[in-house]
Amino acid sequence: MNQATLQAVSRPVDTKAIQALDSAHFLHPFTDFKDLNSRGARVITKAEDIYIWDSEGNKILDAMSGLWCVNAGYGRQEIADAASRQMMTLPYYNAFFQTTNVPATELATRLVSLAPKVPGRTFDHVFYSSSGSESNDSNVRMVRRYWDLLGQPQRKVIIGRINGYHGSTMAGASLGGMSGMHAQGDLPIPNICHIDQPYYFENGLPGETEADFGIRAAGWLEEKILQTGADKVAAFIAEPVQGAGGVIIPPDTYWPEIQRIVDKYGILLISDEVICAFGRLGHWFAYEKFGYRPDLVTFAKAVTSGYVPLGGVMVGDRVAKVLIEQGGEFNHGYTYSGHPVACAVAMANLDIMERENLVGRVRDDIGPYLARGFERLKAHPLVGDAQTCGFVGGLVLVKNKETRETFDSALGVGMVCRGFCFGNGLIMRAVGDRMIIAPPLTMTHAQIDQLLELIVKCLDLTYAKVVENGWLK
Ligand code: PXG
Repeated sequence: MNQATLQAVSRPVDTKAIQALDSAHFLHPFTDFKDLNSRGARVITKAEDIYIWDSEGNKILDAMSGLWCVNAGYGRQEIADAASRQMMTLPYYNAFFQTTNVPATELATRLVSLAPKVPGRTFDHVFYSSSGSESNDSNVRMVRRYWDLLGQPQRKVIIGRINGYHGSTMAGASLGGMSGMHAQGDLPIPNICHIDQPYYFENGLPGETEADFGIRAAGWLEEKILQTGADKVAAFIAEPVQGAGGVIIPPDTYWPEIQRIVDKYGILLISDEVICAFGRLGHWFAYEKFGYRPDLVTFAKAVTSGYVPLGGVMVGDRVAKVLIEQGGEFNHGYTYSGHPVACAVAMANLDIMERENLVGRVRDDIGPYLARGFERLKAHPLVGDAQTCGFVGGLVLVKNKETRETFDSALGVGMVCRGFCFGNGLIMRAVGDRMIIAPPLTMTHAQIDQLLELIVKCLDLTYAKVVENGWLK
């Protein structure tokens, strides 16, 4: 961003005044309102490259890419220009009544061309929404419509996973397996059930190899299908790598076995790639990395690098053929399906990703570089395990490395570590005692070194606190 623009948008902020208005009027997502009001929100005022700044002038390395979305990094003038141009050409028009717009059509064509062709699966169609949650609602609608049209309306059950995350709408939260969300919303909605997650560190049996565990964990799907009645199961939905659940990377054996099972029973496979697509795992779409063949692929977030909201579903030919050839009107869609500005922004974002080879460099350069750094973190006395996949990483804080004994969750060791990160210029998230990162895909080696140094510093501070509090006893 040029200096004049930067100064124009980053005017001085009265932190206390904004915090007071924020407490008075803004109910934040996933937030204990009372608790936030008692301390006041940190006011984020500007961003550039991989850094954000708060209103007190603190510069922070954003190792979460906002919320898993700013893959191309902050401050991209050409994305802003694309939005501005499109707003002055056609800021909005709907796609409901037999009209379309150029960016939506061009983007659909481009996404289709980026979706890897795997034997038996092609993606020729895109259905648009404005978020990951809405996209998964669309998945539920499409899956049910598909089976209705095939004369199997009893196939209604969609199987998700415990600790999976698929959004926060009624259907999204139901597909996900977050018990806290279910408890507050009288969820899941009917005909959705869950199997356990493929988390080797926690659920692997003594002496069991990771490969064997992957097969066993996939087997839980077959058990659930048989328990439910194979003729009642419509689809299985899962994230390639669980993101919000704490960067849970499945064993290599897991996905091929899942594929074998869904094929055996003819059920649809939904790959929720809201976090994993667009280079995060070193591929445009993550199903290619793990070698499976989904029927539907959810996307959002990094399709625009988060600059404006956009989401959607890549609809594979198996489903698209039925919806198109036998469907009649599909009674589902959103005001903003195919929003021209969002789609123009996505096109500019994909231009950057292609020109700078962000996907390839995650796969061949910065992904392996980060992996080597995480390998070194395993030597830290607090770290029970540290793993990356492409450009996501997760490490587990443990009480005893040898026995893998974890801390009492009530101690909140992960939150202590997160606090030290915040205080030392680093955004790293805590999911329980799993510390996770998903940095922008633009990072240089020097920036990754800086990130790793900050992580070590914050782990050291956490360790000192843990010792001081006597939590290792
Ligand atoms: N699917 C997946 C896999 C996601 O990660 C959604 C769907 C929902 O997307 P929207 O755009 O409706 O938020 C997500 C979103 C976290 C966190 O705590 C993760 C998400 C959202 C909010 C918080 O890591 N992922």
